[in-house]
Amino acid sequence: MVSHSPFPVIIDTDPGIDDALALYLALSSYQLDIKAITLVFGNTEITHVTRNLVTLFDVIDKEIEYQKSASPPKQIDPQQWNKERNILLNRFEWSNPIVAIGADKPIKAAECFGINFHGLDGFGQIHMTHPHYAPENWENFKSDRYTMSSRNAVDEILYQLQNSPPFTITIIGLGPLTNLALAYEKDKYTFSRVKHIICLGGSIDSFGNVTPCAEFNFFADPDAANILTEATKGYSPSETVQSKVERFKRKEILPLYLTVLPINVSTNIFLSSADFTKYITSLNTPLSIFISAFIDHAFKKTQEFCGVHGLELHDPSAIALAIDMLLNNSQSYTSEFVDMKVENQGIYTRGMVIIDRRPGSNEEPIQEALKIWSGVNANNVEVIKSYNGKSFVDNFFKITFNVNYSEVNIENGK
Ligand SMILES: [Ca+2]
Repeated sequence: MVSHSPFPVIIDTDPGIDDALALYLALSSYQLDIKAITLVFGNTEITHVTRNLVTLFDVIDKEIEYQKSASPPKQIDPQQWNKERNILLNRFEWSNPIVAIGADKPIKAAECFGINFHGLDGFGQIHMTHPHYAPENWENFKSDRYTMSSRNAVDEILYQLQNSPPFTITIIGLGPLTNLALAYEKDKYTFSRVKHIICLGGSIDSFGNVTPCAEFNFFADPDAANILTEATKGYSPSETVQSKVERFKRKEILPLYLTVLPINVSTNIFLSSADFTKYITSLNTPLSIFISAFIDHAFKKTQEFCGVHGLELHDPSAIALAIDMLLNNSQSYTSEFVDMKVENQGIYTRGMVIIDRRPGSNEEPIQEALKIWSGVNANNVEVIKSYNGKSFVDNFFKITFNVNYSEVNIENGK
């Protein structure tokens, strides 16, 4: 099934409804070896984020138990049924991550959580309506599926990078970038061992989802986003790994390879509530019942805010994109490298993405006031311009639920 070793990744996340869907996709994907899941404040406070992750893993255990004890329906060929069940039993066996708790607030900006959409508990108040989902004594809950780290997220990220060969670990950022920026600031040399950072964030040449110009992750910690974009100065997509290794041996801090998937692109990856109900809720397993319980809240909120019946799958599409990028499936997306910054001072523009597209901006400005942005020492961030949602359907429906995507009517765009 696997023609290559699974790709080692760290997922930094703030579950969160669409983070939960993204994590289920990542955990069930045989292409990824999830070394660590690091938690950050964001959709809700860090305590709720942690409870949500523990709950999410506990539901996986319940799902596996359910699948083990299930028996074939009379009308179905037992051999075929057994094959299908083994797929469902094995889907969460690819990774056994370390879990580390991280930042509970942004580096400098005023605190902001995504509770308008995700509810106070981050899961649409499921812990109020369905309190049995979180395991009892969840703070001390243990599972064979993950190990709680004694390190905080910042130190765990650095530990994982330090203890893997350089340029092998990819970090996928699904929340505010606070943990990643703090890890970079703490030890730039070790952090520059990272192969690639792929994050969901920003809105480019479009409106935001929390203010007219800002997307939530960049709004929640614009300084963190800016630290990482600044760290891309001098990055060259054509530099070979061998050359990077040579420079690294000379103790150089290498520029980061940072890819940003903005929400104006991921918004096109859309799950309709009708398809979800028809294909996933109807499975009626512990996992599908659990997801249905909190996704209903997201469907209601999306209808309230956007007037459409379904959910934009921002975080899951970042996982699917990461898999495509790791597999070099370059036909599934288009991108460009740009001099990009994130507004971290503005009153109305906090978290806004600004890209320098001026011709001739690489001239050194004569006047001091204009030196605030000169293309002479430009950032070099890769931004995704388009992404083919078929990759999402392949990965999410087939791998997470063993539902044949070709039967599912999800469109790239709505
Ligand atoms: Ca998120």
